[in-house]
Order: sequence, then C-alpha cells, then structure tokens
Amino acid sequence: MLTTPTLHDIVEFTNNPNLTSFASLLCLILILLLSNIFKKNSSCKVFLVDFTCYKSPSTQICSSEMFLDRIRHCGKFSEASLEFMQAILEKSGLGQSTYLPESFLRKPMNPCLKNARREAEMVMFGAVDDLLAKTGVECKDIGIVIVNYCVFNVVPSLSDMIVNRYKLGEDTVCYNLSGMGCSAGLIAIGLAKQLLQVRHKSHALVVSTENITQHGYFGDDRSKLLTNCIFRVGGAAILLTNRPSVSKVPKYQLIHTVHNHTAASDRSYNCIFQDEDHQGQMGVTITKDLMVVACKTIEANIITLGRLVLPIQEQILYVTNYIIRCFALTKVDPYVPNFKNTFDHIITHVGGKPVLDEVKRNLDLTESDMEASRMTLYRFGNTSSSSVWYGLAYMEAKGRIKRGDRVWQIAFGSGFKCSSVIWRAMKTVDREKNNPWSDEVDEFPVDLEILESFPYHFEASKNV
Ligand SMILES: *[C@@H]1O[C@H](CO)[C@@H](O)[C@H](O)[C@H]1NC(C)=O
Ligand SMILES: *[C@@H]1O[C@H](CO)[C@@H](O)[C@H](O)[C@H]1NC(C)=O
Ligand SMILES: CC(=O)N[C@H]1CO[C@H](CO)[C@@H](O)[C@@H]1O
Ligand SMILES: CC(=O)N[C@H]1CO[C@H](CO)[C@@H](O)[C@@H]1O
Repeated sequence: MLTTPTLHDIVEFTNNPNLTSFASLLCLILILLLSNIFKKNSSCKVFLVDFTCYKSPSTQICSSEMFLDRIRHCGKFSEASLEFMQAILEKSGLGQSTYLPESFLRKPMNPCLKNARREAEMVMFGAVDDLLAKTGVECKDIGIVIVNYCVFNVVPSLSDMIVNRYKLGEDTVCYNLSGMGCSAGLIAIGLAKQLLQVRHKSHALVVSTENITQHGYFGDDRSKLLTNCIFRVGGAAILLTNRPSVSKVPKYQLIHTVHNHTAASDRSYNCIFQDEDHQGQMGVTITKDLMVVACKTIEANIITLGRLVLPIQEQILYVTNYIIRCFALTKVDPYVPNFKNTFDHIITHVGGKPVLDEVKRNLDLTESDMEASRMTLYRFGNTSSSSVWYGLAYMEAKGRIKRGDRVWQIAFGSGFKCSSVIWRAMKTVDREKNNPWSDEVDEFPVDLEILESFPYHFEASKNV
C-alpha cells in the first residue's frame, strides 16, 4: 500500500546529506507526482445550495459619532477610555453605517437576557427565513442543524431555538458550537460535511452568528476595550446538501476543508482570552502573542492546503526553495506559493485592519484580492464567524462569480484555530435580490484613504 508522504517526510528525506541534491530532487518529483495521483479518491459530494447574510434594519445603523455618544452617555467609562476608543475607531477601517443591537442604541442601554435573546432571534430567523424562501427547501428536508456563536450561551441552546421555530423533525441532528472563536463558521461547515457523508439524502442548515448585546465591556482596561470598538451585529445561514435537486443547480461544490489548531501551546491558548479585570468586569483580552501564534497556525493551515490544491510546479518550487534554504550559506527568502493562480477569489475573515494587513503581506496578495474583505469590514464591521459569508456575498453582488471559479475562504480565531474551505462555483451567479449588498453594491469599493494601522495589543491598565 502506497501512503501519501507528508511534507514533513519529504523535507526529512531531502535533508539527508548522503544524497546529492540532484538525485533527491528527482525522487521528490516522482513522489509528488505519485501522491497527487493517489490523492484523488472521491467520497460523497457535498454542495452548497445557497446562503444568506442578515442585514439589520436601517434603524440600527450606528456611526462612530453615535457610538461615542452612546458610550459617553452610559457613564461607565473614564475620559481616557473614551478618547482611546475614539482613536481606535478612527483607524479601525469601519465605515459609518455598521449595525449595533437595538438595546445598545436605545437610551438608556439595556443589555439584559431578554434583549440578547431577541437579538439572536432577529438575526438567526431573519437569515434562515430568507434562505428557505430563496432555496424553496422545505423544513422537513432538513436533517442537520448546526449553530455556532462565540460567547453567547443560553439554555435551551440556539439550535433548539431553530428547531422549535421551524418545527423540525425529531430525527434532526442538532449541534451548537460555542466559544470557538471566529473560525467556528468554517469549522461548522467541516462538521456538516462529515455528517452529510454518513447521513445520506439530507440537507444541513448551518447558522453562524454572535450576540453582542452583552458583549460590551464596561471597564477601563485598555487591553479589553478594543473588541468593543470593532464588533458588530451580523449572521449568516448556509444550506448544504448531498442531494442536489435536479431542477435547481446548487451554487457551489465543497472541494476541501482544512482545520488546524495550536491550542496545545499555552501562548496560543491564552492569546484571546475572556476573563474579568481587576474590578470584576467581564471582557476579552487580546495579548501581544496574537500575531506570532496567528502566523504559525495560519502557516500550518496553508501548507496543508497547498499540498491539496497547488499545481505540481508550485509544489516543486516550494520544496526546491526549502532545500536551497537548508544548504545555502546566506539567507534566502522563503518562497511564497502563488495561490492566486489556483484560486479566483480569496475571502478572509475580517478581524480588524491589522489582521487584514498581516494576511495580505504573508500571502503576498494585492489590494484587489483584499477588496471583498476590506469592504466587508468597512460596511458591516467585525461580524465574527459570519464575516466570510458577507465577503462571498460581496463577490456575488459584484457579478464576479463565474461558473468553475474556485473560491477560498479562510478564517482564524481564538484557540488559536485556522480553517480553510474551498468551493467550486457550479454556476455563474447573477445579481440577486436577497443579498445584503444588492441595493448599494455600485457604491463599492470605497476608497479607504491610507489609514495608519493601530497596534493590536495594549497593556492592561494599572492606574484605574
Ligand atoms: C493541519 O491540519 C491537517 C488536517 O486538517 C493535518 O493533516 C496537518 O498535519 C495539520 N498541520 C499541522 C502543522 O498541524
Ligand atoms: C472579532 O470579533 C470576535 C468576536 O468573537 C473577537 O473574538 C475578535 O477578537 C475580533 N477581532 C478583532 C481583531 O478584534
Ligand atoms: C458575549 C456575551 O456577553 N454574550 C452574552 C449573550 O447573551 C447571553 C444571555 O442572553 C449572555 O449570558 C452572554 O454573556
Ligand atoms: C445539542 C447541544 O449540544 N446542546 C447544547 C448547546 O449548548 C448549550 C449551552 O449553551 C448546552 O446546554 C446544550 O446542551
């Protein structure tokens, strides 16, 4: 039995000093060719029928000015904290029409459980209603429900809320993924894929959302104030199936899912952490380790992905560069594989502006590759795990998705985790009515004047 060699094996193999570089290179090419042939075993196919992103009513639009006015009004922040948040907002890459929860906009603010639940209902049911109307799939055909959200926890769970509202059958398998960070949306896609491979003729409904009603941090610790500023309301519903209807071609075929996490390392585990500050106020701290562990995890993910998708020439270039770097006496730059020829569209989780800048640099992307993600951040803010769906919706609304296009969605978040999902478009997508961008897409891309970046991490304040 011939097993597919891992990159690690190849590297070990080529590191052997007894082999001449030339012989090793020849063997390597042979191994890569063989592994590519053996890799192409097909299992049950999974399709994305359609997806929708929730667009809040325009009454929930919140400009920076309004945001600052509200937080000033609630009287819980010191003048220094207010100034700090104002500075962050100016450089955040967020536009003037992102959405905040109703309860936040009301005077006085009232982030109670009832409001949190209401917010979740509005977003989730809004997206799912649209999706059912758009696809024409009946509730009885849905066999799997997966809901993911980061810090929001209610009993009964949000997936139970969906089962109850749509009166789904008793044999519906339902999961709620919580506390898994911004990459959870794509992890949910991976889970749905595995379930669909064992449960034949079924539809899976995936809902990615986040409640921010009680997400706000009301203390003066700078290391926790950042998330207040860029986090916004959003949610997406996605319908997957292994039984595409004959009459309606699904939008995408799922090609690969790759998930990596590095939570075994303490630095990784602690880099985004929810805890209480010295006054007992709950909030999320981002530590200075974030960028280092993020790069490490994303790299692991991309190497695995590269083995699956890159054409053989790129793989050979990558490995040759690796060998040269091992033998070279002077420092040689690592070869960044060219993913742009492999994918037509790259959509990254928006996080914040520093994250996008870092991703762009590491993958050697152009500003136009980043357009969907930057515009999503500008228009909708950091909507956590659903942001990659707003990005894809942007591409569709722009009419850029053509039949056969390959789309790469990549998300990362606390843990630290990184997930990639690869889709192939089954049809050319025309402009649709229920796309959150439809009625305003011609105004994009907006010119984001070169904003200077802000640091990601702030030392916890001690003087308050
Ligand atoms: C990343 O995840 C894949 C499976 O999805 C695994 O095979 C690979 O070893 C992981 N890479 C690292 C560096 O952990
Ligand atoms: C985006 O929002 C999520 C909410 O779960 C948060 O954990 C994450 O830190 C935010 N991203 C940035 C860059 O702050
Ligand atoms: C992040 C966060 O604070 N989420 C809140 C969402 O709402 C539930 C209850 O409604 C709270 O328990 C969570 O803390
Ligand atoms: C089916 C399932 O996994 N339900 C869980 C969802 O999450 C809540 C907590 O938020 C748990 O109490 C449920 O058991």
